[in-house]
Amino acid sequence: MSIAFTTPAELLDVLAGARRLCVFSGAGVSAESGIATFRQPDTGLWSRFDPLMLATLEAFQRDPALVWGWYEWRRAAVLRAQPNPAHHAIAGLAARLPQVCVVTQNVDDLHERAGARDVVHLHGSLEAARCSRCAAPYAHPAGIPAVTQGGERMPPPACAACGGPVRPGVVWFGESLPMQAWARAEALAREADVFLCVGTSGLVYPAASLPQQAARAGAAVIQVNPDATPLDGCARWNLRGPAGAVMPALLAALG
Ligand code: BJW
Ligand code: ZN
Repeated sequence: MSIAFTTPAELLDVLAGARRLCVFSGAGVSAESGIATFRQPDTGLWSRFDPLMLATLEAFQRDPALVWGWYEWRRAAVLRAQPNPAHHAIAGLAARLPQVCVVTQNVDDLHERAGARDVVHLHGSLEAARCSRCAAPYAHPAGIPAVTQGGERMPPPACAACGGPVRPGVVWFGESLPMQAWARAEALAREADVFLCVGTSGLVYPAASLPQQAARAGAAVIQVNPDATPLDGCARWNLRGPAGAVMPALLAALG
């Protein structure tokens, strides 16, 4: 069923009665904070940058300064950004429902800055850099990095413990997801009675298997996205619209 902006009574009943809600978020949730998504034509990062040159371990080994500079440019954008009404509405659901968890593919911290307390990061975090050799954590200096555009090179810092190059704390293509985060996400999907997908293209695996896992285990899957995605088929409701409008409307409808 596809609808725009009005919340059908049955959806509202199902949401209001949720004992375990799992919100599964993607880049579309942060789009209205000015953070670029990946795959949208024209505006998505992959329309301007080649993921094979930037988002793989091989790319980092080949040209660490290009990759480090690119992620510092993106970290600067996140540090300047603010959570938008979608992040605030998602955080606000926790005050209305007994158990709300957020499983995010996003590497920003905008859910947390909006007040969400239980957030699982499947693809790591821009703030969780670590040594590429010995995995020692690296604390970024305070302040906004001075990288003004993607493509600007910046050599990665050297690890204080072993001197190895520090790498961004994100999950690149071909890398495994953090084991604990993935195990928790699968458990949350299986146990959820309502599974709410917001702003993801549903193209990147294994994360994109979560809505199907939830649906198979009996959850009502709701999707919020202005566009059609491969997840449409497993969603009981497809709410076509920007998360910054639809999520506050859902929260308001809960009363
Ligand atoms: C709005 C909106 C608004 C806009 N409101 N909505 C099975 C089949 C095929 C391939 C594979 C498979 N299993 C594994 C793979 C390989 C690969 C993969 O999935 N490739 C596919 C792309 C084909 N997966 C992996 O490599 C994963 N690892 C793995 O499987 O390990 C096991 C293994 C080990 C060794 C060898 C082989 C396997 C790791 C995946 C890591 C993904 N990393 C990235 C980059 C993170 C770092 C960084 O930020 O740079 O994660 S890629 C990128 O995509 C990022 C995102 O988290 C992820 C998902 O993207 P998302 O969030 O859905 O964004 P978009 O842009 O795609 O969509 C935005 C959506 O928002 C759109 O739908 C818009 O309409 C919508 N939108 N405005 C609401 N206002
Ligand atoms: Zn080290």
